[in-house]
Amino acid sequence: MTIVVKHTATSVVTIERFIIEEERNHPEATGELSGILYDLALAAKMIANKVRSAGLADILGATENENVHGEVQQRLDVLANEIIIKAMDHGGRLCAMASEEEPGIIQIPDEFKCGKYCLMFDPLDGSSNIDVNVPVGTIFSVVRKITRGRHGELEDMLQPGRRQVAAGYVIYGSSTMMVYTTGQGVHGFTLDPSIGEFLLSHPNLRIPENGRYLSVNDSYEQLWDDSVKSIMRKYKGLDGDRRALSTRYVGSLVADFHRNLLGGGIFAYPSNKKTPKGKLRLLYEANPLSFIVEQAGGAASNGHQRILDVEPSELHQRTPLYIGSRSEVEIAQRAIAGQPELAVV
Ligand code: P6P
Repeated sequence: MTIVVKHTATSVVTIERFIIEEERNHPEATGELSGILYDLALAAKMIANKVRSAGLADILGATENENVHGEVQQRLDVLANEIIIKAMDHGGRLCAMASEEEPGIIQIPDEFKCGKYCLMFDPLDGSSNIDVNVPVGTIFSVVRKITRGRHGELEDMLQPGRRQVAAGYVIYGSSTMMVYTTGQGVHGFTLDPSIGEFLLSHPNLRIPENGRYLSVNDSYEQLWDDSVKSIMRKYKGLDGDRRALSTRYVGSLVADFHRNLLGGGIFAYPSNKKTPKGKLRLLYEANPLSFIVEQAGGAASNGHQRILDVEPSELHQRTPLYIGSRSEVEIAQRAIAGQPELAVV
């Protein structure tokens, strides 16, 4: 009897091997960006381990502390933040970091070499969902240092999203996945816990143009302005001129974004009377996810312009966000800013 072993094209490609092979496409590459991605994958495995066992070890629940935004820090937030900082601060590839959980930029300790990249991250987004077992995620963005001198400065972080050199997220869900781009398409890796490796499972991800999902928190409807209300009516097919999108919303950005990346549609967190500048952060939430969605053939806007063209002015700056299939995002941009097309550089 002949046993046929079928190796799918993606079954044995680890993230490490994929990163090395991608690096070979860039003869000028020094390997520093690859090193950052390796270290982030390691940090993701460590965080996944903590998230998986959170219900067992007594680390669920909130601390007595608040973060820079006045949000009560969940214990896993604090742990994930520390894991990433400790995994990234000594590799010699970064000149500074910034985290949602830290008020200012995080300098590289003097005993370690500084590199040419800056890392911005949300260590555990959606953490208020941890205790109820809803998927949470880590989001990261990498830019090149543009200031002189050894250490990174705030100016290095305040670059428009189109200057990112890498961006990605990790979703701690029914499985743990790391999805990233370096501008060469979007690739997803699923953690095989039995061997502790991220394996290539979703090469060259593309967002479906004819999307299925609308992800928005309807409870703010009374706080939206009329243009936002008209957009949501259209997405729900209430004007009779298009099919209705299915509403799916778990209130965890990475989980909502990931579903829409695979299934197509739109995630919207509009500005409202309570959050006139939007709720989501530009530098380490909207920018990285916008880089990913554009690399996957989608679009992202604040309602007036392409997210990746927004010029940041503050580290924890917030933004309205419409992100997903290009045609759906253009509906929002047309209704709010009267601009039918989304400029893409
Ligand atoms: P709301 C979680 O707190 C978060 O920052 C994102 O993960 C999520 O998309 C959003 O806030 C949910 O906000 O106002 O709908 O609860």
